[in-house]
Amino acid sequence: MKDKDIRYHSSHWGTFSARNDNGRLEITPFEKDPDPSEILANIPAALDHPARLSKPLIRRGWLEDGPGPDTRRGEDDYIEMEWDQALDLAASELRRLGAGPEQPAERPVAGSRVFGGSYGWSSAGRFHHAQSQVHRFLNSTFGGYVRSVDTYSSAAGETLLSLVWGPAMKLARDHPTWQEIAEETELLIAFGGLPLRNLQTSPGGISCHTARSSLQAAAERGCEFVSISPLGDDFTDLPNVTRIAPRPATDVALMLGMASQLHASGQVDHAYLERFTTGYDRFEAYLLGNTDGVEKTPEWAAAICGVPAERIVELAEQVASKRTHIAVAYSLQRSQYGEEPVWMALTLTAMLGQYPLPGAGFSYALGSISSVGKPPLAVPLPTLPQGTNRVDDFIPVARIAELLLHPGKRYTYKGETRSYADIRLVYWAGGNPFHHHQDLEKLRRAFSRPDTIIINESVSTASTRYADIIFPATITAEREDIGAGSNDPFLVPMQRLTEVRNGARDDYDIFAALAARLGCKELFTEGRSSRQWLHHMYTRTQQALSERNMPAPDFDDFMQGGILELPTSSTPGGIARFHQDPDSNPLDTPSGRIEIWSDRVAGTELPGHPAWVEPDEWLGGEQAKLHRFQLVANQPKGKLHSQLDFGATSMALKKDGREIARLHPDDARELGVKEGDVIRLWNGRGAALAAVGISDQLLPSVVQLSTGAWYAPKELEGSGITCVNGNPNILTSDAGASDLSQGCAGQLSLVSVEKWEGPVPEVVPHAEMIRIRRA
Ligand SMILES: Nc1nc2c(c(=O)[nH]1)N[C@H]1C(S)=C(S)[C@@H](COP(=O)(O)OP(=O)(O)OC[C@H]3O[C@@H](n4cnc5c(=O)[nH]c(N)nc54)[C@H](O)[C@@H]3O)O[C@H]1N2
Ligand SMILES: Nc1nc2c(c(=O)[nH]1)N[C@H]1C(S)=C(S)[C@@H](COP(=O)(O)OP(=O)(O)OC[C@H]3O[C@@H](n4cnc5c(=O)[nH]c(N)nc54)[C@H](O)[C@@H]3O)O[C@H]1N2
Ligand SMILES: [Mo]
Repeated sequence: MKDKDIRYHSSHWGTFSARNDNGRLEITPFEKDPDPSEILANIPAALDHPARLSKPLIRRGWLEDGPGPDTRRGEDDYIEMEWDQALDLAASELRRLGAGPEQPAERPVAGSRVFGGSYGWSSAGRFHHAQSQVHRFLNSTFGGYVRSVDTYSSAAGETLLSLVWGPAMKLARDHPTWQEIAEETELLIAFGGLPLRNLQTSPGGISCHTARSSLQAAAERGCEFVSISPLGDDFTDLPNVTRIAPRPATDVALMLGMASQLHASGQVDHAYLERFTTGYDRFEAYLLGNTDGVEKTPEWAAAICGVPAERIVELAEQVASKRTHIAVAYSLQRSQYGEEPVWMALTLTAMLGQYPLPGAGFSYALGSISSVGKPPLAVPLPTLPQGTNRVDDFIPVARIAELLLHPGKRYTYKGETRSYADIRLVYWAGGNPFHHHQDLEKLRRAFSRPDTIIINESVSTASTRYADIIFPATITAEREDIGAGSNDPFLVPMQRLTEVRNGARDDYDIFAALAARLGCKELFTEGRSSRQWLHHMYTRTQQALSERNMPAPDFDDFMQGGILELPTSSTPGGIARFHQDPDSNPLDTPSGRIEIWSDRVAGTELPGHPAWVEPDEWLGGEQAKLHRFQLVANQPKGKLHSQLDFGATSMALKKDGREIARLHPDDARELGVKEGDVIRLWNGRGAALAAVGISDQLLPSVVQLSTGAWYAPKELEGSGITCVNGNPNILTSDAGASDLSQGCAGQLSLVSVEKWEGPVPEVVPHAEMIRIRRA
């Protein structure tokens, strides 16, 4: 490759072109992107950062003593090995566990003892998407694997909405679009705010960041905004923004108070409820206190959420008098009983009766992720077929620690009783469980249980430290691919930006080499090279484009050329058609209507209608007497999750390499800490150190520590197991949101905070997460 060539590329936080200046990448955002992401500046560091993995690594205890449960995972050192030798070792272990071409015709296949759920965002790029690759590999070699369902992002909300509204992710297309918001909405009330920080990213890629300009256009037209969040800066600065900060986890009470006011002032749209919903009467009985003796008045709500009753009344009057869009962020449901605020927001929308109007209505995740609020594409995107998984078994994604710790244990999911499989092999590619999971000390115990854990990774993340075999994977800059994201109207030829710097290999090549050793190469590769796969995958999009008489270059021209525009669809979605004629176009719910009462939900630990269900860890509860701060573990501003935590944008937001936790000035004063001091956050699950940031944007008694610092647990005197880098997941609870969804509830926990006195332990640098003994 010639230096100084301009190449195109894609990431989950933006499309860009790059110039390779003698091994240094100069990145320029896509010229059509009006508001490029600062996270792009993290990328150049990835090329030759010392945390990059170069040779396969084998954990010493596994090598010396063979496979089996082992509590040394996390503490052991690693031995570098040549590729062939490491692949041989891994293949013989996979064979021992039953991999091979002859899977039994009758179930169970060998894969029923393999966890291949392998959750994680991987990288942009439709072919080298690591999670798709590992799934295809396990289907080809083990006949399948125990998979995971739902996402860390949205399980509670998605599960609930699937019962009372319809398939949530599909209905995303029916959300009022950003364009409608810019043109029609009079009042946008955003539960969880609408942080532009989060709208930097979108799974698979995002070519144009348009949220800021849409909000500005709406504001210029006179649209008003209400941001409801414990953090004032969860909404960008615009002239007409009101900020309301309820106690975390109490939004349902606030919404019930508003609903009560709508009822009392005769502003409930009974005609809408009659035609489009079922079960309102049962909810109303609860609202009025007929079922439990407690009327959910604004005063009742104020006592729970901390927002004055007059303010709640005012808000109710405001939503009733304007064309209102109610947006709920994912964050509200990533919490115990997180189903409730989502259901209640939908119910409030229905009570207002404006749902059919352009710019009004309900949206889920508009402020969370950039693929929402955009029209869907009219052509299919290239996809890698994953093969057939002949194992029926799955876990709700956030039950990974329970699965590994408790084979055979019973649990409920969507009203059904299930039990955990007995897992002997875990294969992870493209995810970072020791970033994303809750209660990381419990996860550490869980990871001691399988016989063997294999991880493909580009960098030595905390998760690699719990693996027995680590295969070093390339980064996207080192390979070619096709970039495309959901609802993103551009197809990006991801051109190779640099040579592979070290010994890393593409996930595809790693899996192909293992499949060959297992006698399954043809099944896995279908005889195609990476480039041939890309060509194959591109064909279906190309054909769809040419059928619409759109530019549809040949594969080689596409890969060498520029970014290709894709058509979007203007066909009305399911919600719009439902509102046109609910009898002919029912929703995909048991009643065909929006369900304000659901028999399916009533069969779980949750009530059959939206309700205030007191969580264990909130500021008004018993446990707050023990741990008086509410930890908000939200998404990081300077990176995507834990990815490229060592990059320039991410590092600039730390203090001496340590993550910053923000406190309200009153709390800082009371704790006797100033900006830059180190604090210890702790509860019964563990402790973390963080640097102090002080901000009046926080509600008092809230401490905000975003996710993403690489987990570095150390036994510290007087503190116990403590993450010195500031990963909040040592503090969060592994309990599912409810027995309906079993979703991730990592957003909110109770913690104590104190000044760290005495010598401050050094952070663990990214390159020192694992100890490698070089041959
Ligand atoms: N407390 C708390 N916890 C949370 C959340 C929260 O709000 N609070 N949020 C949750 C949410 S919504 C999510 S989505 C998860 C995110 O959790 P993850 O998706 O697991 O986080 P990432 O850091 O994106 O991990 C992706 C990993 O893939 C690796 N990778 C990238 N490209 C490649 C490749 O080509 N090949 C291979 N083999 N590996 C590659 C990266 O180096 C990185 O380590 O976290 C969840 N955890
Ligand atoms: N820069 C960046 N952007 C990202 C990501 C990233 O890692 N980095 N991750 C992406 C992913 S995978 C996902 S799933 C989305 C997640 O999207 P969200 O879940 O919506 O994002 P969070 O930042 O976790 O939370 C948003 C805000 O909700 C507020 N909040 C927390 N609890 C409550 C509550 O009980 N009530 C109210 N009213 N507000 C509350 C917090 O102040 C928080 O800042 O973000 C995406 N965007
Ligand atoms: Mo997510």
